[in-house]
Amino acid sequence: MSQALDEVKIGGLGASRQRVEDARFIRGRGNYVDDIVLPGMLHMEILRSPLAHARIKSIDTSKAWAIPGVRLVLTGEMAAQRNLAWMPTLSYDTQAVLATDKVRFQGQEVACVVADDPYIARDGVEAIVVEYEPLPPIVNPVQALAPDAPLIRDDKEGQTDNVCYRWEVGDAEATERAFAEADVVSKLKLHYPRSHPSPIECCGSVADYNSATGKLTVYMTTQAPHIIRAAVALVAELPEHMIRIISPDIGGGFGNKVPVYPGYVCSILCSILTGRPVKWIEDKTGNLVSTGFGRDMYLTGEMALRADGKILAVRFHADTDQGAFFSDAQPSKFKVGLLHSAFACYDVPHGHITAQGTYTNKAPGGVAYRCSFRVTEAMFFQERMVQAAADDLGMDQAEFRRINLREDDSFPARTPFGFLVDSGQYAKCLQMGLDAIGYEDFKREQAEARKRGRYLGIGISTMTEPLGAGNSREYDILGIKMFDSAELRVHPTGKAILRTGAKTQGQGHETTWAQIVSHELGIPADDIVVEEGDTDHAPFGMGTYASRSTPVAGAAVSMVSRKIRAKARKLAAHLLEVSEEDVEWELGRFYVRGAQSRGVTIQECAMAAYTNMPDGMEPGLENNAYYDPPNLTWPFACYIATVEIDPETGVWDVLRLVAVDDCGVRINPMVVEGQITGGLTEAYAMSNMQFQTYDAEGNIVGGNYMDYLLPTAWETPGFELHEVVTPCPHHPIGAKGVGECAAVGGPAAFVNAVMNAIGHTGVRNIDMPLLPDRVWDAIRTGKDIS
Ligand code: MCN
Ligand code: CUM
Repeated sequence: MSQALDEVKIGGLGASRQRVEDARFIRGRGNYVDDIVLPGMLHMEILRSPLAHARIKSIDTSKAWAIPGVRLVLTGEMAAQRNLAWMPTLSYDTQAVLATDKVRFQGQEVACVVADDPYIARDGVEAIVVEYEPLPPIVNPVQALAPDAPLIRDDKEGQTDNVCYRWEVGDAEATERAFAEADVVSKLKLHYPRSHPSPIECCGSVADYNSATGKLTVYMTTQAPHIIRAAVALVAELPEHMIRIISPDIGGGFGNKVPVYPGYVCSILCSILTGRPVKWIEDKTGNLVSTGFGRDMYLTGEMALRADGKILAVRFHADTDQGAFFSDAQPSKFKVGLLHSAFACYDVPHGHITAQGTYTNKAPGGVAYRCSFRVTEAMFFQERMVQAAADDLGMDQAEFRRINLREDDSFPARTPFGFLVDSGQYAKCLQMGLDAIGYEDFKREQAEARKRGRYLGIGISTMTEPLGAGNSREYDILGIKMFDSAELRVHPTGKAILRTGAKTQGQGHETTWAQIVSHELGIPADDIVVEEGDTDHAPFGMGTYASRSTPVAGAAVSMVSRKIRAKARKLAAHLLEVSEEDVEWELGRFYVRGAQSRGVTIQECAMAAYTNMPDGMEPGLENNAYYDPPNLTWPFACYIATVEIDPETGVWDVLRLVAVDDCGVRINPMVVEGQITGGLTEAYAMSNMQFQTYDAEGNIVGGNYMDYLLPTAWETPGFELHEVVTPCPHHPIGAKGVGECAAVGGPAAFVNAVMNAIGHTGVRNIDMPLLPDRVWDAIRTGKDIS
């Protein structure tokens, strides 16, 4: 008779286990960087440039030095003496730590002041006098590429224009031939506006350089502590074993906490110079004006179509506005991230993409914000293009997708841009979404309503996205291969500690990783503590972004658990006095083949590992695993929105939003639903309220939460969630990433719905966000709004 445990009861795979981290978060007992207080700690504040582009003529710090309580005033010139005025970025560019020659965007770091408390430091910042000679600012790629444009990056040897990179992929000739055979060519041009991740907690660090031991400890808000340690080792020329990066609780990352920011570097340098711990905590405006933004991409493309609706080819060009420094993380080979994942869910035979990055006098960044390296722009353009193509053919948008989506038996399939898409049930997901929203009924209702002057619309977005970089053959950052790791120690009583190279920022790893161990070993999830983010403790890993944790670190958790199980099996054989081949496994327990009642639990094996191991066996029950996935994971999603527009005002309301997500096997369904709900909320925000603009002088509009809008529960519509499960063929437990799906695929559903509602006006595109005045203008003029 089986005595196997009930997996859901012990908190294993598929259990909607309550998030263990929330017990401290909701009680206000989290431990964030700003909670760290060290003896003798000083406080640092940053002086930021008021101008977007200007030469620095002089910096007078004498008044700041004179303020009682000011301990250090650091300028670029002083940093330069330590070779630290500039630092390398994660994308093989350089970035100013503190400006020496010019300022290149409004909000750029110019100097910093260290004082006994943050208020004195702020006074010190205000007492610094900088004389600037203004230069003409550049605020978009068109200006950047003008022949007479001033050179922004005159610091870079050999740089003669404002082009940051050029990139291309696909087969231009084959694509050209396909276009020559097309019955219809559909075109679209749009801008995905600049947005900002704006996590609740801003960036910050506490640097503590111990001059007696030579060891540098830095508490910081980073999604990737090991990459930071490598970067600090390179920049500060300190050996790695003398650097400890600790990423404590993080109040949201959303990509904002991937790059290396000047503030981190300054706090380290200030700690070295003062011999005391130095804390830097960014304020909201500092975060909004200077840290990694998302998007800011101009896309122009066309699709070659056969009259029956079959896509023959696509080609498009992207102009990206990178800001003053190319500073965010990209896999080294892919300058525009994974933009070329566009159209992966459709059977498109040929394609060609060109892209060009430009420097402008705006804050640096370019890929962050809940997106696997530019996948958001890719999927938005794809889905807007698909709708435009269906409209141009006079075909129903669902039918057009049905004709072109990859079929279940077509996997694995190679996209024209080189990706290998490995699994999915696209038609099923689409149909589930259409049924849930009541597609045909809605279309009838829409036609009826139109007669009475009401504007109803329905928009679909279907997409698969590549989540979980690596494999390491193709993906690396600064040459460091993109794998990940887990280390598991089972204590004598069968309780355990698990550490990984990922770093949770709210995703719930402390809850879900324990569930994977539970699934593999039958140890109750409550008996497993999960720890991430301390480079002195955690095994080397590449951190959490690109929804890579489940695909890579999560897989490593499975693999290390299996190594533990393999050793436990030997211990079981020893305890049961049978040979290993005669030992069978059921959840939580080994038993003798043919005599199921004769068994030992995993906990008994753990105890034996320390008290009663067989002769010749190494004591202990711990191990680690480094996992290099064979491919990315390919979750699929279908989002369908219905809206009603008020033609008098352009205000639009979401009637319903149906989401069907296939992220493979779900470790914790409740956590997954939380991820999708959060992503859809951000998608909704991007589509209708959220963007960062700059005026002609390069002044940022949106440096505060009066101008940069975040959605609250009040304006966010409800979402109806559904699921399909197609296990990932290569992941040890069949899971795919999910953290970004809804933010990536969601915006197009809302925008397509609004465009569908005003389809009769002839308007092809309104650029996001679809603010009421833009929608109203479009209805009134019948013209595209950019
Ligand atoms: N999960 C699951 N079953 C699956 C897939 C995932 O139960 N099949 C769970 C995972 O165990 C994890 C969560 O869902 O707890 C997200 O997993 P995954 O998709 O692997 O994504 P990551 O953990 O790598 O998180 C990164 C992703 C990104 S890149 C951004 S940006 C983002 C996002 O997560 N930032 C977030 N979601 C966020 N959620 C919060 N609360 N805060 C952020 O900063
Ligand atoms: Cu690019 S936002 Mo997330 O990958 O941290």
